Amino acid sequence: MNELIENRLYTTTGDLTEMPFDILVNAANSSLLGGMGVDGAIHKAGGPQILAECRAIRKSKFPAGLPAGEAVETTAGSMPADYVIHTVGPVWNGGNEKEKAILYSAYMNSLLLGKNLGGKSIGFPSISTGAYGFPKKLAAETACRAIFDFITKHDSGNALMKIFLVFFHTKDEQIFQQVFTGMSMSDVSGLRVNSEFFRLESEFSD
Ligand code: AR6
Repeated sequence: MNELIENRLYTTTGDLTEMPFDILVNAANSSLLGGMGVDGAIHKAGGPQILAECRAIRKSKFPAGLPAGEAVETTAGSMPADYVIHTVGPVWNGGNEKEKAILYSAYMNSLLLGKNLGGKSIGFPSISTGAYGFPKKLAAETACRAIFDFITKHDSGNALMKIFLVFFHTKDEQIFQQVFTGMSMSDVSGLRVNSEFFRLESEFSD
C-alpha cells in the first residue's frame, strides 16, 4: 500500500474484491447486468443479490440503462463491504467524444455518492482502462483531477473518506504514480503529499 496524500489517497495492486473497504466501485456497463473484468469479479464475489438489485434499479430508475459518467449503489451481497457503487466509464473512441469529461464524472459521482453513503473508505478499479480502452496515462491524470477536486472542494470537513486506487498490475500502479508525481503542486495545495511522490519545483522549469 502506498500513501500518496496523507490520510486521503492510497494506491495498491491486487484484486479489488479482496480489499477491506466500506465501498467498492465497479467499472460496470450501462446494462448493469454484469460483464467481464472487474465487473465480473465483483458479481462473482458478491453473489446473485447484487445482480437482483441491479435489475431492480434498471426497472425503477434507468430502464434504458445507466448513462456513462453516472453512479448508483447496491449492497455488496456476500462481500464484507457495505456497498458497491456501480459506475460506467466511457468507451475510448479517439478522445473527441467527451471521454475525459465522462471519466471525470464517473470518478466524481462515485466519490460524491460514497460520501453520501457515509463511507470511510472507498476502493476504485482503474475505470475504462481495460475493455473500454482508455489510455492509461490520460486516465490517471483524469482520475487525479477528479480526486483532487473532490478532496479540496467536497470533502474537506471532518468526516474524511480515504480513497484507495486498486490496480490489477504493478505496472499500472507505477504509471499512475508517475502521472501523480508530475501533476502541478497547486492542485494539491494544503494537502500533505508524500514527498516521495512530490516532483521538485526545478523539474518543472526544464
Ligand atoms: N480487481 C482490480 N482491478 C481489476 C480486476 C480486479 N478483480 N479485474 C480487472 N481489473 P475492465 P472497463 C482491472 O475491463 O475498461 C466489463 O465487461 C483491469 O486490469 O474491468 O471500464 C464491464 O461489464 C483494468 O485496468 O473495465 C464493461 O462492459 C481495469 O480493472 C467493461 O468491461 C478496468 O478494466 C468496462 O470496461
